[in-house]
Amino acid sequence: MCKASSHAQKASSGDSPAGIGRPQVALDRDSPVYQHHLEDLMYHALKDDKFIIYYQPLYSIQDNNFTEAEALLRLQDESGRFVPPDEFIPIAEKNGMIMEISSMVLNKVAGYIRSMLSCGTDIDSISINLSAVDLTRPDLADHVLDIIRKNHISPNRIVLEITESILIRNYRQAGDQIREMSSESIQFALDDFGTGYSNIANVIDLPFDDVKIDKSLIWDSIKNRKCNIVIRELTKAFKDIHLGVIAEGVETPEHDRFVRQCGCDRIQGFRYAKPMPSSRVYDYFGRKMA
Ligand code: G
Ligand code: MN
Repeated sequence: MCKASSHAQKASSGDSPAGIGRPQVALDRDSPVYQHHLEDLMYHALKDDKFIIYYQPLYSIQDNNFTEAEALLRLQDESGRFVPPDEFIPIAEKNGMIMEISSMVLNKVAGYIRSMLSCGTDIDSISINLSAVDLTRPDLADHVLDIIRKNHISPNRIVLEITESILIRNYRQAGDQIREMSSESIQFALDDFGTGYSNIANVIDLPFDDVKIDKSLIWDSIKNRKCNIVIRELTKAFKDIHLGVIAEGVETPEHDRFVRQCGCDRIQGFRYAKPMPSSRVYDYFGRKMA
């Protein structure tokens, strides 16, 4: 059922209810007991459909509007605490569960896009974070396209985010997969740009649609003149080769001014919208900033 778009929610009230943090009882996150606990939690979350997907709307400077969102996976433990993804994703990558998790996310996101379009919501696309392990799956392109078709959306509604570290770990295989899916109109974004020491020639060589500049670089650019210059020039260079540039981590008016001066196309940051449950995202699409 379509949710009536009532008054827009305030961006600042959108973060996780239980908060993301460490368990109250100090538990060593590397201990086998804790790892086993998370494995168990993920197993049940998959089986009982308990994984939650939050969405963080992205603001388009050109359109003066929210046009996209990034899907962010959330896992709650028995006490309602949100387990940080950097704790459970590496375990899922190790035990192979990540492939099933990624399929589940893709399915839910594709269904969500379908329902938004059916309601007449003005949305361009939603992005999903892929894992290095997903890209080792030989049938990945067919699998992704199959899910997209089953949900009756066009492939360019889905953006797959690939981090620099994935490219470093397995450039050839990841590159082949990206090329194959891109030829079917699935979009690709290079995530966390500036954190993974990637070979820039490789990045240029692959059919990315967007580059997401990591939040640490946006924050450093405000404090550090050299970083400021490099990010300005890099943004200009990316735009010259027709890549879209997304600024992550925009929290303050200073960040905002900087990324607009740089010519970034879109903004992902708490100043505009925090990650929020799917029921609240409807209010953001088509909404102008004051
Ligand atoms: O690695 P990736 O870029 O996919 O991660 C996105 C993460 O960045 C999400 O967990 C999201 O909550 C976080 N994020 C997005 N915008 C901001 C921001 O403005 N400030 C901070 N601190 N985190 C942000
Ligand atoms: Mn991402």
